Amino acid sequence: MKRTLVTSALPYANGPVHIGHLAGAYLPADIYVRFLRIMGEDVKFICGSDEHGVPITLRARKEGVSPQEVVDKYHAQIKKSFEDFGISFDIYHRTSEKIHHETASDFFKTLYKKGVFTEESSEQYYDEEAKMFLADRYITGTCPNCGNAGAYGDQCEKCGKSLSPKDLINPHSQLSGKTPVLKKTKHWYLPLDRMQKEWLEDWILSHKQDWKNNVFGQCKSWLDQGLQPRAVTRDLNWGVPVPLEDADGKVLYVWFDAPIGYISATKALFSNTSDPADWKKYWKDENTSLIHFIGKDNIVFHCIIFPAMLKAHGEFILPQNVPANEFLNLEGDKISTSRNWAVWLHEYMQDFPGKQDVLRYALCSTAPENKDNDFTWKEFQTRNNSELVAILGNFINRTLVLTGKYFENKVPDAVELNSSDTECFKAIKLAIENISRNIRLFKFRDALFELTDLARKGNKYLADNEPWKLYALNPLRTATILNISLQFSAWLSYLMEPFMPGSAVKLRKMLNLNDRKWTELTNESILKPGHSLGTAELLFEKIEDDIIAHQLEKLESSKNQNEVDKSLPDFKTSTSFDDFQKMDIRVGTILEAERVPKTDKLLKLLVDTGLDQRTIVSGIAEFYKPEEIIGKQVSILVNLEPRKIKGIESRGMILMAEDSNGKLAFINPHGQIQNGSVIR
Ligand code: B3M
Ligand code: ZN
Repeated sequence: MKRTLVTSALPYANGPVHIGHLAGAYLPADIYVRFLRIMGEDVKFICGSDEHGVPITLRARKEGVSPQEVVDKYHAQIKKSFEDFGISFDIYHRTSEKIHHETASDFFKTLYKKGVFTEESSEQYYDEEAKMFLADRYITGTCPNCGNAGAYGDQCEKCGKSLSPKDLINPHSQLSGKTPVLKKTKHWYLPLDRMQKEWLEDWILSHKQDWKNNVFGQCKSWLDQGLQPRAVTRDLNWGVPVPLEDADGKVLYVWFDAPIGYISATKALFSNTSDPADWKKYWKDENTSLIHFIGKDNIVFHCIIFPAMLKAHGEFILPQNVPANEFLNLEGDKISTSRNWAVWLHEYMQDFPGKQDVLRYALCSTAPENKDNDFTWKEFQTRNNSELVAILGNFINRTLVLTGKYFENKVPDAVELNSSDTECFKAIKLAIENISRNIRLFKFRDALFELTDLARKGNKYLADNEPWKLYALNPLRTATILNISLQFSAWLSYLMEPFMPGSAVKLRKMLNLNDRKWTELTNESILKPGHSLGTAELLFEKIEDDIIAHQLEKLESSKNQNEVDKSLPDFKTSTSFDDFQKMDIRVGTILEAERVPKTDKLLKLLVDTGLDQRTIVSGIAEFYKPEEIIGKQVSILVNLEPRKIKGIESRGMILMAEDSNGKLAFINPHGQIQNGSVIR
C-alpha cells in the first residue's frame, strides 16, 4: 500500500499562528492529508512547536521570563488553535521534549562519528560574568561608521551599517554590561560545498519536473551561487546541547535540530503503540513518500540542508516533494507579528465561531501557490456570500426543501433520463478526476475551483429545470430532477471533505449518509430511491458588511495600538535641522545584486542614483535574495564617505527599517518615482 509522510513547518513557539502560516504550510497540507485518507491510503501528518533558537531567547528577554516559559505559553496556544481550526495532525509535538533532544543528539553523533562535519575555530565575544558567548544581538558598542553608541553586533541602528561584533568600538555585553573578551570557540560545519559537488546538485536537478517552479528556482539559484559550509552549532544555552566532550555551552543550530523534530515527533506518535519501531516505516522505507509543506522562506532548509543531513546519516529517505507556497499579504501589506498586522487564528475562532470552513475556503481560493497573494476581508466576504451561500448552499437547500415538500423527504425515483440528466453524471465523473489529479499535483486552488464549478453546474441544472413550477404538471419528471440533484449533493458532500470537513459532515447528516472513502463510491447514484433524508438546514450564512467593517477597524486600531516593544531601541538624542540637512538621501533603483562570497550577510549592489551608477555593499543577504530585489526602488544615503568592505569600495548606504526581532525591510517610495528624487 502507498505510504506517505506529510510534515508541516514547525512554528516557532514565540507567538501565535496567523492566516499567513495557514495559507503557507498548514491548510494545503491538511487538504492533502484528508484527501489521501479518503482515498484509503496510509498517511501520517506530523507537526509540532519549534522551541529553540535566538527568536525564543529574544522573546524571553523581552517578556522577562525564561525561554521554557515562553515556549510553554505559545506551544499550548498554537496547539489549541490548530485543534480548534481542524488541522488534522496525527501528532502535534514539541522540540523541547526529551525524545527530541535524544533523537537530535543521536543524529548529530552519527554524523560526527562518520566524520561528516568539518571543524573550525574562531574568536567570538564572551561575557565572563554571564559565562556565555554572545550572539550578535547581545553585543552593543559604538558604530565605527557614524559614532552611534547603541549599535548592535550585527548592525547599527542609526546608519544602518551591517557590522560584525569585532567592528564595534568599546563593545559591551547586553547581559552583564561588561566589556566582553575575545575567546576562541569551535563550531562544526556541514560541508554543503562538498556535498553539492558529490550528489546534492544532481539530486536537486533531478526534481526539475516534479517540484514547483518557485521551489526549484530558488534551489537552483542557491546552487548557482555555490553552497557554503553551514555551521550546525551555536554558542547558546538554550537548545539541544552538542553531545561532545569539548562542547559545553554549545547547542545544535536551531535549523539543524528543528527538521529532526519531524523524526522525533513520528517516534513519539508510535511510542505508545504495539510496535514503537513502526515509525521507521515512515522514515526509512523507500516505499514511503516524504512531503514537506512549508513557506518559501524555509525552502533552503528543506530542499538543501535537511536532505544533506538525511543523506549523510545514510538511514533515511529523502523528501519526494516540497510544495512550498509563497507569502500571503494582508490588505495590501506584509503580515507582521511585530507590527501586529495579522489575522490571528485564535482571534478568528473567537470572532467567527463555527466558520472554520469559510476561512479554509477563502484561503484556499486565494492561496499564494505560485506568487505572493493578498487576503482582504472584502474578498473573504465575497467568497462566502457569492460562492458558498449563493451557489453551494443555495443549491443544497433548494434540493432538500423541495424533496421534503414533494416527496416526503425521501429520495424519489429517476426515470427516463434525458441528455441534460446524463450530462450531470458526466460532470460529476469529470470533477472527481480533476479534483483528485489537482490535489496530487498540490494545485489546491484548481482542485477547489472544480468543486465550486460542480456545485455551479448542479445549481444551474436545478434552475434550468424549475421543478417548483413543473411538479403540478409532471411529478414524474420532477422526481427525476430532484433525484439527480440529490446525487449531485451526495457527491458534493464527499468531494468537499478535504477542503471543508465540517460542512461535509453537516451535509452528510442532512442527507442521512455515512462517512465513506471515495474508493467505496463505485456507483454514480449514491442515494437509492426511498432513502430517507435528514433535516434540511442552512449550510452557510451570509456575512454582513458590518462584520467586515468591524474586522477592518480592529486591524487598523491594532496596528496603531501596536504593543510598545520594549526591545526596540530608545529614541536617540535630539539633533539639529542643520545636521539633518547635511545628509543627502535620494531614491534610487537596484540594477544588479549578488552575494559577497564567504559572507552570510552582505550583498554587493549596483544602484542607479539618478545622477550616477555606483556600488554599495549592504548587510541584507539574510533577508533578501539577490534575484528578488533587482529593479526595486530604495532610499539611499548618497553622501556617506566611501568605505572598503571585504575589499569592495562601497559608496553610500541603503536605508533599512529594522523591527524588534532584527528583521530588515526596505524603505521605498509608495509607487514609482524618478531616480535621484531627494528625500527630505
Ligand atoms: N520554525 C518556522 C519559520 O521559519 C520554523 C520552521 C521549522 S520547520 C523544521 O517560520
Ligand atoms: Zn552607524
